[in-house]
Amino acid sequence: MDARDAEVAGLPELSGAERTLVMGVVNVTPDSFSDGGEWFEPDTAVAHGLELLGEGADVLDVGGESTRPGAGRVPQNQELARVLPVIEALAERGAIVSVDTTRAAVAERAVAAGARIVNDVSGGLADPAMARTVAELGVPYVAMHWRGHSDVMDRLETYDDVVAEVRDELSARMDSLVGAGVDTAQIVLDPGLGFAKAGVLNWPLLAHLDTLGGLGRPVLVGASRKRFLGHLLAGPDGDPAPPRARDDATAAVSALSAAAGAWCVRVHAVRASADAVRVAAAWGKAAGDFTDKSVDSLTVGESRAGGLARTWQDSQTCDDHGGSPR
Ligand code: PMM
Repeated sequence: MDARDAEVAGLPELSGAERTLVMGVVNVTPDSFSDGGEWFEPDTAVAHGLELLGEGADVLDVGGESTRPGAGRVPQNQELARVLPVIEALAERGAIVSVDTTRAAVAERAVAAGARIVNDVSGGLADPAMARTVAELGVPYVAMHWRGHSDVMDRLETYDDVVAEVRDELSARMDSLVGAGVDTAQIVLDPGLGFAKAGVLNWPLLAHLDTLGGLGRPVLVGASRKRFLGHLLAGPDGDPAPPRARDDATAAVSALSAAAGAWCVRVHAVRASADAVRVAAAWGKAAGDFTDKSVDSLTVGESRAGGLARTWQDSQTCDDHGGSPR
């Protein structure tokens, strides 16, 4: 799996990015676990979306139904009333918007309002009409690994081999979507971190992103502020770190996901992850350049010495001209 090789139909503006994309979260909900209520009014949600664009978001993900563990469903008309004005306003201002919904009718209305991507945490399982709708809409579709709604998902986290089972269940989802007429090039896959997955189950999924990539589609990673990071960063009393204290760890996951070739990371705090994916891209490019040069004409030892000398010299030149060390 490599972000640079992944093409997702319908997003020409993003296809030349040569780095992992950053999706900024705009939750128009009163109760999301990490930012519930903060951007609940349409105007504040739009302002927040614009702020995330300024911080480097490539895509804004607008959702009107919390998927917090234990959360109940929001009626469809309420979900529509939350997301449509925000999507419309952000799309009008030129943002590439995705709609975070499990409902086909919401996906359809959201795309009519300007959304360009459908992000479905149920991968089409929650609404039997979703696959057909996405096939007709022809937009990119994020199919996340999911085993049940938020009120029951914590009871569905039994796995013998979490990596193999998530891969196989997503593979079955892909077959079903394609069978319903969805073009493979529309599909992005997502391991569904934290969804029917207790803390430690999330790490093997991250460490084996290449296994999901083996299904031949780009991968989106949504680790931002999730419980498994809170547990990782627990204080001496054993209490999990609160959601906002998980942002630095989220950025670290973004860097490592980008290095592993993820297509996109979905995050609440955009700036640090936007920097992280750029670091990973520069690092990966330099590694590729180095390999090419060493194969072309130099022995490995000569190439490494040449590379270091060049880096040192470049930094001197930069200082000489009073330029930024960046
Ligand atoms: N996680 C949440 C919501 N939507 N979408 C995708 N594709 N992947 C995710 O991991 C994901 C998602 C839950 O987080 P939030 O409540 O903070 O938005």
